[in-house]
Amino acid sequence: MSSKSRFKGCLLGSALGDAVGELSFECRDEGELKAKLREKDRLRYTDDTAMAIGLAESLIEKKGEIDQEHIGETFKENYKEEPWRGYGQGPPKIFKMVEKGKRNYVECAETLFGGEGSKGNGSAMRIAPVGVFFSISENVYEKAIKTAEVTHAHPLGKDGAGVLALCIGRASLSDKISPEDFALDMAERSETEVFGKKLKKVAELLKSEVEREEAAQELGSSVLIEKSVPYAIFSFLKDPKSYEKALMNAVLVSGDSDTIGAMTGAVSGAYLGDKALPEAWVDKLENVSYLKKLSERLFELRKE
Ligand code: F2R
Ligand code: MG
Ligand code: MG
Repeated sequence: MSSKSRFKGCLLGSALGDAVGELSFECRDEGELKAKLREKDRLRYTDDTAMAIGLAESLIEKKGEIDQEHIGETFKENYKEEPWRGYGQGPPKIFKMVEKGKRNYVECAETLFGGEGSKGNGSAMRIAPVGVFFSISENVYEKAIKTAEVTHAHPLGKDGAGVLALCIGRASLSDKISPEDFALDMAERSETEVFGKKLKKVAELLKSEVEREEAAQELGSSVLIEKSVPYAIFSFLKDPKSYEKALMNAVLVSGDSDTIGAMTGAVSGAYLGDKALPEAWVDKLENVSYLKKLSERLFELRKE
């Protein structure tokens, strides 16, 4: 599998996971969702992909450097163009504070939620370009944390982004993975007790071969980062050889489906490459040519 295909698989896989997850709302089963997918002419993504695009654009403009102010400004400008993408409450608050001109992005993010910072899953939902671009570097985790800090100051908001970037990086470099070992390794690499425990639980659930509903109950599938990243990792590891099956695990449980779809799609796409994504769905994905262009430019930039 070529690295180029994995870059494309990761970015398109995440956007498609977001769009399919958004569509899955109120679908009771796979048949109903697939029928809906056939009916639709366009698959529309949400804030998850809008912000992943912002991260990719900033990385490209800054030639692979993480510049927190530039990332924040790129997020803000993209938000102003498309405020209707379904953003969480935190990022627009930060954009407003920065516009008033008093502080920088990281400082504004530190004031949210009574000063503890956001532990929403927004820092991880957008991490696809960072995970795949820095996959070969030793410090993919630290790079992800720097991007998280622009909007998510809570320790869990940072750790969740770091862990998911590590998963994407590892998946994009692997030809064969052992699901339980993968989860246990991520547990070791996480820097909070909460994520350490949750990722060990992922390994246990995989070993006991539970159904997805039970896993989602145990791990959580909500807008909070520690209740979505672990289930996204489980969704991938339950069916690592099939993008479609992994995505169905992600989006057919109730909860934050667009976001868990985006996260699962990023890891699965990075592992299997773009050819593993269902062609009929990719053809309907909104803005797909631009997403392909971004993945190609990131791939070229990493070779430089
Ligand atoms: N938020 C949505 N969808 C519902 C809103 C739709 C929208 N109004 C519309 O229809 O147009 N989706 C998107 O939000 C999630 C990502 O959120 P993000 O970027 O992390 O935002 P935020 O506000 O920082 O965190 C989200 C919520 O998490 C809870 N939370 C965060 N930190 C907390 C803390 N320290 N203590 C307690 N709760 C905390 C809050 O409820 C936040 O609102 C994705 O699902 C994306 O798709
Ligand atoms: Mg969303
Ligand atoms: Mg969401």
